[in-house]
Amino acid sequence: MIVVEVLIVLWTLLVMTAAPSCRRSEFSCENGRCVPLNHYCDAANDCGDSSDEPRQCTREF
Ligand SMILES: [Ca+2]
Repeated sequence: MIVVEVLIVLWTLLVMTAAPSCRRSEFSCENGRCVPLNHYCDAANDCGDSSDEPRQCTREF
């Protein structure tokens, strides 16, 4: 049944284009990635865009 295949493709597209939501235990990076909350402000760039390491995290200076 080609109708079923079309429906599957449409559903896949819908899932793929939907904004990925992080779990409650995860931090939402600005680039859409999710990292565990305990990786927030741990001085390591886990998101890849450093959005998990905002300036206010830095206590060194
Ligand atoms: Ca981090």
